[in-house]
Amino acid sequence: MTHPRFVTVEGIEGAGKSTCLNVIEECIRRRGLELLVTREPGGTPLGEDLRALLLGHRHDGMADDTELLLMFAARAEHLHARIEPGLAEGRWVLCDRFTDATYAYQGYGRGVDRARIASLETWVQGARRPDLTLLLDVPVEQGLMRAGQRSAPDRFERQHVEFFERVRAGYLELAAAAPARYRVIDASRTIDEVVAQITTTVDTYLDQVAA
Ligand code: Z5A
Repeated sequence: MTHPRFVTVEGIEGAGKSTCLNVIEECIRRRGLELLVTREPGGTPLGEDLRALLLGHRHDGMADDTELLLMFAARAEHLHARIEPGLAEGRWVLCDRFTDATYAYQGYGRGVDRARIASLETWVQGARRPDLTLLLDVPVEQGLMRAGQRSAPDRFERQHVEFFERVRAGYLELAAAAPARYRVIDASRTIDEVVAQITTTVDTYLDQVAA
């Protein structure tokens, strides 16, 4: 039997992660595989409390290092309480954002030294890394326009266009550096076209790992 894989989805605001997660979930379940769907920051009661602190406006202006450490605190709990047990029990794990988001937002976006992120990554995760990462790539203005049609902006959504340009460029750099793990999806297309790209990508991956 195929051993369970850890799949993550990444992208800037308004890239369309919600649709993407549903499509991936359907592809995996169609194969009769057990699946745990979760998100970061969050995924556990403690992680969701930390998410509220990170995204809310009560602590506007928190230090970059505080933000970084809270992201990894939520991640440590998530790995301990859900991701590792899920994988150990034979479930695939599908996670809305993971450590690539830390590199993209805290590293490329805020300018936190990437060596610092890498040392926390090793400390908190040991050897655990995603097996497959789908990056939904969309031009910043298009993504922000889509995201702007939603509710009031959170602490990240309030950032300027230049911040998201750095985040997007960072994601593309991360993807180029790890082509075996990443699949870049052109998320600027219509929803139907994006769904088709994701379905083909995930089905191909599932065929590969089943072979
Ligand atoms: N963050 C961080 O800084 N460091 C970390 O380590 C981690 C996270 C883990 C919360 O994440 C924040 O945490 C995030 C990064 C930071 N920054 N922000 N903001 P989140 O994942 O919860 O937040 P989000 O980026 O706002 O994601 P979202 O709302 O779940 O999804 P989305 O990708 O932005 O978009 P969507 O809701 O799926 O779609 C947006 C709209 O566009 C919606 O109306 C869709 O119907 C529409 N849409 C989607 N696709 C299309 C296409 N193809 N055409 C037209 N319209 C479309």
